[in-house]
Amino acid sequence: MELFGGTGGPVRVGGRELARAELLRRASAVAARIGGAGAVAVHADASVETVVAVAGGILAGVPVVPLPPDSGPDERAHILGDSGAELLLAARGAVPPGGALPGGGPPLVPVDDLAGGEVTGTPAPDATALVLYTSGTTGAPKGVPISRGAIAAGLDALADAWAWTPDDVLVHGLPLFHVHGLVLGVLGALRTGSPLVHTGRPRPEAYAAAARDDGGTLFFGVPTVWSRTVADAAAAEALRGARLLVSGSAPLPVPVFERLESLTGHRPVERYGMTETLITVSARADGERHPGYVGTPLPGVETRLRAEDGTPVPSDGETPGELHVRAPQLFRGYLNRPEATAASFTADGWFRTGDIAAVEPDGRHRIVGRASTDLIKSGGYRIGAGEIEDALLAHPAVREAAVVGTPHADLGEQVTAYVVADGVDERRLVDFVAERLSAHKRPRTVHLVDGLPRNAMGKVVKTRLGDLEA
Ligand code: MLC
Ligand code: AMP
Repeated sequence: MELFGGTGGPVRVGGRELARAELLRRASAVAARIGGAGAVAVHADASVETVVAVAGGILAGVPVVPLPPDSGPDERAHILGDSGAELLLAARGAVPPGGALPGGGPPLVPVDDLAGGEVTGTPAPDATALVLYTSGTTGAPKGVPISRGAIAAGLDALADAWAWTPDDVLVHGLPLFHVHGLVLGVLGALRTGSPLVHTGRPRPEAYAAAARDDGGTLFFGVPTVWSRTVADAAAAEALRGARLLVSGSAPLPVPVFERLESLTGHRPVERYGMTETLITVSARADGERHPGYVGTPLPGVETRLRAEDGTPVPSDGETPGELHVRAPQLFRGYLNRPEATAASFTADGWFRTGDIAAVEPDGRHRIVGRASTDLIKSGGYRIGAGEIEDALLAHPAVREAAVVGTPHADLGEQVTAYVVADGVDERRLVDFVAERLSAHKRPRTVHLVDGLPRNAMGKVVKTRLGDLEA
């Protein structure tokens, strides 16, 4: 099945633009170079080369593994090793000539140097298009294979909900290695045919410029982007001419929703999703948008609420339960992780999101929180407490570490670490994590403490960590 066709608007990333025909020509050259590989990694910086490389993988039917461009050696080694990526595609000069890893890593293929090549045949709908790495509560991130069929179903459902057509001009500046920026923000534009303006970083003044100069109609942001936008009234007012402002990846605070409406005249469309499920619930362009609610299930999506003991929870708008979903845009299981896969599906085939929700009698969903405190959402990034604890413990001076998410006005939550260590300062520990993993995973605050609160079993009681600061 085709994910995108030969017609559609141009793609611009950070000021460089490719017409659709040029994009397809360059993507075909990538496809010809990588055809037959088991999987390829892409150094997923904000560049047209990332778009060309991902499109090339999709044309070739080779699973694409986006590598966060700021990821450190530990994270890169895990993603490259676990996924079995055979090549690393990157813009020329973006990765040091020595390769992605201290030991070299997979052979580097500069995307800019490829030319020529025909693509024949169309991969099947169940072929894997992308393998995205996402954090769990413990351990290293897990690979989530996403099929072509899942992407097509997910994007078509969104096009229906948002009345998204080639007449839209999509604007965003989100990272190109997660569902939001890559699947919705790049493949969504390629599939619907709308032109894409990627602003490099999701800065309010860049969104305002794209509204004024490029006729942007459809704007994507995580809540941090929207809270920064409402703090810059001139930038927000420039979005008045837009058609739809969309927020997702984390809860949009009600005051930000209200301020956006007063400054832009738009009630934002909120939508809810996960790496494993793509977007499953959304407000509609032709429907009402309520602050604090993420909308109703997309066409083709079923949801249900379950109590901890598995019994059904009523849709009374108040009783919280774990949200389960069933939909054609779901993944089928984690890469190389059968036990994690088994634990995330119920016996009757529903995916357990781990999110706690309440559903109104009219079907509107409200995300109340998460079942586990060990998954942190900071600036829309999903960060596992266990991965950060492991990184801190790898520092020779660290004896114990516990990581939690704490409220942060700009990021929603921030990564906060409590560490027992000898002879190392907070700054050094922050940098240690930023260098080994990704900069966005670094703790924003490190508290050096004498000991961690533990229960009779010796397990850290994370709810009592806050007491240590007093
Ligand atoms: C700071 N920096 C450091 C550092 N301290 N670098 C190394 N070591 C240190 N100790 C640098 C960083 O490299 C970066 O540099 C800069 O500081 C800021 O880093 P940041 O942590 O990214 O902060 P900020 O710019 O404030 O980011 C806010 C943000 C970002 C909103 C722009 O969090 C973001 O892009 N979020 C989007 C996440 C997302 O797309 N999630 C979707 C998941 S999919 P420099 O040079 O780069 O500025 C999903 C499904 C769904 O959830 O439903 O959508
Ligand atoms: P990720 O796998 O990075 O896509 O993160 C998925 C998680 O982000 C979900 O399990 C939710 O906890 C959270 N999330 C996504 N969208 C929303 C939203 N609109 N409101 C609240 N939480 C959200």
